[in-house]
Amino acid sequence: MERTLILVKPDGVQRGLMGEIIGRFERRGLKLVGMKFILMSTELAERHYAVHQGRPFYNDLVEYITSGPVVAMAWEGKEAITAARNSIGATNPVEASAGTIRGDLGMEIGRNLVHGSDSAENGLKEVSLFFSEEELVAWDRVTEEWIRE
Ligand code: D4T
Repeated sequence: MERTLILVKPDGVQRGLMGEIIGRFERRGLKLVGMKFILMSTELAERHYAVHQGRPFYNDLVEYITSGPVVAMAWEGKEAITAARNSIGATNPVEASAGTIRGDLGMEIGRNLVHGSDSAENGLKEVSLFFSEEELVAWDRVTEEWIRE
């Protein structure tokens, strides 16, 4: 079972797109197991984006993600990483396919609305950076058999 950390970034919150973005994952069939509305500290942002440290866009990235509240979510499911990444679309919204979150709602790489973990390993790591195990909810979804064979 994979877990992915999804963030509705500050532009998504400010533009009133939280429900729209959360709804995409919900309708897709991923299962929500954790959710919080937070203002990320610089320290958390630096840990989250540690792989990008030293890259030219790093400072702007940290500034952007800490510039306003985000919705942090943990979604679970078989192949959750691939499903979520495909629903999110390419990093640069102008290149993202229509039908994806970024392709439908975004115009700029530095305002790309949403984050999703890029591997199963990073999914587990990122979820544990934002959530303690006690904050994650184990629950049975009554529609499960209509979503999974
Ligand atoms: P995230 O991590 O936000 O889900 O985005 P991606 O997984 O699609 O893209 P990424 O990790 O390569 O980049 C992280 C973050 O940095 C911004 N960025 C990236 C940027 O502003 N300029 C750039 O040239 C790149 C490569 C956008 C997303």
